[in-house]
Formats: sequence, C-alpha cells, structure tokens
Amino acid sequence: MKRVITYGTFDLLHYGHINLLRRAKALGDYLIVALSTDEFNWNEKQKICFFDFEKRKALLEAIRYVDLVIPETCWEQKVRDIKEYKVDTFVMGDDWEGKFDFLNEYCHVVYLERTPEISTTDIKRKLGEKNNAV
Ligand code: C2G
Repeated sequence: MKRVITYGTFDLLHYGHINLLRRAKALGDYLIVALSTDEFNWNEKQKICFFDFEKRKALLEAIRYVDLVIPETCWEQKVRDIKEYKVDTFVMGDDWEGKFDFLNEYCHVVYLERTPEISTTDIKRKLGEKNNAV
C-alpha cells in the first residue's frame, strides 16, 4: 500500500483544496491529511479559521480521497509522521515549492500546481464586496 501525506488548514474548503487532495490520492492508495489545529493556525500562521478544527476535520473526512485525518500541531512533526505512518510520498501545493525538500531523506516530496484562481482570502474579500453592494 502506497501512503501519501499532505498538510494544511483547509478552511473555507474549496475546489482548489479538492483538486489538491484528488491529485495527492492519485499518487498512492491511502491519503493522510494532517490538519492544522486552531492553536497552530493562530500561533504559527496568524490564521483565524472560520470553521474550528472539528468541523474542518468532519468536512475532510467526508471527501472520498481522504482516508485519515490527523492533527497538525507543530511545523516539526512531519518527519515523525512520515516514519509513524510509513509514508511513501509527501505532497504540498507548489506555493510551498522547495520548503520541504529536506523530507526527501525520508520519502518522495511532490509539489503539485496550486489551483490559481481560488483562495480563501479571495472568497472572504468577494463576500465582503457583495455584502457591501447589497
Ligand atoms: N491549495 C491549492 N490551490 C489553492 C489553494 C490551496 O492547491 N487554490 C493547496 C495548498 O497549496 C496546500 C493545501 O491546498 O497544499 C492546503 O492549503 P492551506 O489550507 O492554505 O494550507 P496552508 O495554510 O498553506 O498550510 O505544514 C504545512 C501547512 O500546514 C500548510
């Protein structure tokens, strides 16, 4: 069984995330998603999530490509995760290109093209504009 892992916040889940998860799953048989906790998001990424960890986890677990969701609580857990879950391939969108090359010592590292025209930031901005236009 080829195991794949990816990491992220996945808040305001959108089709860019689904594109990533679909292609990540296609690289193996079992896809693990390490989902950033609310604390990790705030402390390390200064992100306030619209949906809390449990809701984001439930959304991801409903996606056919996702086999397991684990918490991401720190930047440094990746090597441990790769060993613990016997991961063959680590996947991230190419906005992270090069940032995780050190993991090549433990597994294949693949950066997939990010879906260009969608982001949570854009969604929030456009929703704000629509509300103001009403
Ligand atoms: N993504 C994508 N296309 C988009 C938006 C996101 O392919 N339009 C990808 C990102 O490249 C990432 C994944 O979807 O691989 C999750 O995106 P985020 O939730 O924004 O993840 P991020 O906050 O970058 O956290 O330790 C790694 C971090 O936890 C990654």
